[in-house]
Order: sequence, then C-alpha cells, then structure tokens
Amino acid sequence: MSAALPRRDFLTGVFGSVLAAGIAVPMRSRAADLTLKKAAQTHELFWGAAVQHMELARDATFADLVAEQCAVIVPEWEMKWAAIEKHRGKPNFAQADAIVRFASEHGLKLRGHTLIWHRSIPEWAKDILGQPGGWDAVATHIAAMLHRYGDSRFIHWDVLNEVIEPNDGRDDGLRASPFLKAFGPDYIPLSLTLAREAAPGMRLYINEYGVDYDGSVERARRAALLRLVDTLKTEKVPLDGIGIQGHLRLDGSPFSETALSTFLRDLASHGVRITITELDVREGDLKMPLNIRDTRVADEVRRYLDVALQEPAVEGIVSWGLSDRYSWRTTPALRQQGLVNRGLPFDDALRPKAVTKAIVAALERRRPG
Ligand code: 9MR
Repeated sequence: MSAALPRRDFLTGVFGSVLAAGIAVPMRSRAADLTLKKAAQTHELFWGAAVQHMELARDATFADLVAEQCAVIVPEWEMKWAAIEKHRGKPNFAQADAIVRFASEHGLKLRGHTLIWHRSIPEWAKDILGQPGGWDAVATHIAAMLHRYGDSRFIHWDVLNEVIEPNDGRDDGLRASPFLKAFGPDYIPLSLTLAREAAPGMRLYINEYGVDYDGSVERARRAALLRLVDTLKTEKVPLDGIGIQGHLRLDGSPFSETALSTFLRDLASHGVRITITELDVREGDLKMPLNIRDTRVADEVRRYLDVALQEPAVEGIVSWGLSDRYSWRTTPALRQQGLVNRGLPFDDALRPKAVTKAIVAALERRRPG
C-alpha cells in the first residue's frame, strides 16, 4: 500500500481486492461509498469511535473524517462523573453537549460512556460515598445523566465500567472499588435498575476490559464476568449488553480463538448483546520500520475481529479514537520523542493503512446473523 494514496482510492482498492477474493459484494460506483461506516452497515453492524470535543472543535479535517467514517460516536471522557460534576450539585454539561451537538449536526448516534467507573469519581463524592446519603449522590447522578442523555440520540449507555478485578482477591471476582466498599455488590443491580427507571427505552451495558487474551488473569476475568451476567439475568436485573473493550497489544500475550469465541457465545447465551467498545492496539517497539509495524497491528486486529465478528450477538465496533493523531496510547512523553502509536484505523495524517484494510476485510467476512 502506498502511504500517499488518498483515503477514498485506498478504500476502493480494498473493495477491489475483496471482489478479487471472490466474495460477492455489490460494486459501488462512488469510491466514497465505502467507509468503515458503510462496510459495517452492509453486515448489519455499526462502526463508531471515541472522540473528544476539542478534537472536533479545533480540527475540521479530523471532524470530517469522523463524520464520514462513523455511524456512532462516544465521548472519550466528557460524560464521566468527574468531568460532569466537579462541584457537587452543579453539573456542567457544556463539553458533553458539544459532542451531542456534533452528532446531531452530522446524523450520528452516540453511545453513552460511562456512569459508574471507579476511575472517575469526583473528589467530593469520594469523601461521602461511604457515609449516609452516599447512595443518593450516585442515584442523583445516574438520573440526571439519563434524563438529559437517555433518549433515542443514544443507542446504548455503559452504566457500569470495569467492575471485575480478580486481582482484588474476592471470590466473586468483583473489583473492590469505592462503590463496592461503600454499598457492597448490590451497587451493580441497583445502578442498572435506576438506569432503567430513568431511561426505560435505553439499552443498558456493562463495559469490561482485559477479557480478550488467554492468560490466567484474563481467564479469571471472563469467568467472573460470566458469573455476574448469569446472576444479574437470573435476578431479572435490566441488562441488555456487554461491552468488550478490545484493547489489543503486541506483547506476545497468548490468544485463543476458541477461548474468545466460547466466551462470546456464553455471553450471548445469557441473552445479552455484545459491542467491541474500545478497539485499539498498543504497539511495543515504535522504532521499527513503518511497514512492519503496520502489518503487525493489522494482523492483530484481523485475528481478533475474525473471531469476534463471527458471533451473531456482536452488534458493532467502536475504536478508541479514529486516528493516531489523537490516541490515549500516544502519551505526551512518547509524542515529545516524536513517537506515535499506530494502533487506530487512520494514521497521524488521517490516511488509511494496513489495519484499515484488515478491518474492512474482517467486516466483509461476517456471516449473516
Ligand atoms: O481515553 C480516555 C482518556 O482520554 C481519559 O483521560 C481517561 C479518563 O477519563 O479515560 C480514557 O478512556 C478509558 C475508558 O473510559 C475506559 N477504558 C479505558 C480507557 C483508556 O484508559
């Protein structure tokens, strides 16, 4: 692939190679017709990306790429509790609203992210969670967010994020978070129930990380998450979906196709839908030749999506960022050294690369559900 190839010609090329491989897909007359959004929609999936409001406001070319490639956007941090309610009782929705406005201006849907996360608790709330009235603060937050953002502009809400942590040593594998310490494991069904009351039509998700590979911790995480879903479903707690974050990495972590596909099947058998919610790849060596790096990233994503997309309950994919220009993986320290992690669909210059092609090809291999 030529790095200089314009985006749309590249995607036409992808389409051409899919046709050459003998897979019947309709030929499009306009190259721009094939985007991640369209490739996903053809297979009844959605493509989305996490974005930050300032990227959209300051970088028009990037904003155009988001509108062109995504059906769904996810606020990367603007809807988290610590961002919304820095001062108790004085929520500031301006940054979150900016993302919602961008979505409606461009005909995009949103995934809400996230109501209850141990890493985004306002300072004032940390102090009161365990005290009388602590639960009221949580409940007020859930209700306020869903009254404002619980309508049909949103396809899902991640009510709870990262509630599993086997390393915390509990028998149930739940994270010993400030929420669990203050309210016990019931905070999970209580949060979901409040979310259902506040937004009866919303699809409610639990979002989890570290379930993709096949090391001992990942196995324990998968088992704990399945147990949690089983309990919640048995108790008829409102839960519609499980988000699998899909933060991949090139560090040689063991991967098992069978373990991943069995896990997704087991989840689906409990009647939940599944979204890959935070897809990206953490590279190891950022100093290797670009073509080798890009091939490795593409291979990792292909191997993962080829398993995940064969599960009919998977309804969509969200990448955690759309371009390497804006990725939490490229820390300020890396950027300062002139290094950029290349783990997202488009590169730093907003050009497609090997992974873009791998994603489109994996989407094309999705069997009809
Ligand atoms: O990428 C997000 C980063 O910009 C924020 O500063 C951070 C704290 O809000 O959250 C990051 O997103 C996380 C996501 O919400 C949950 N899974 C892990 C993501 C990366 O840390």
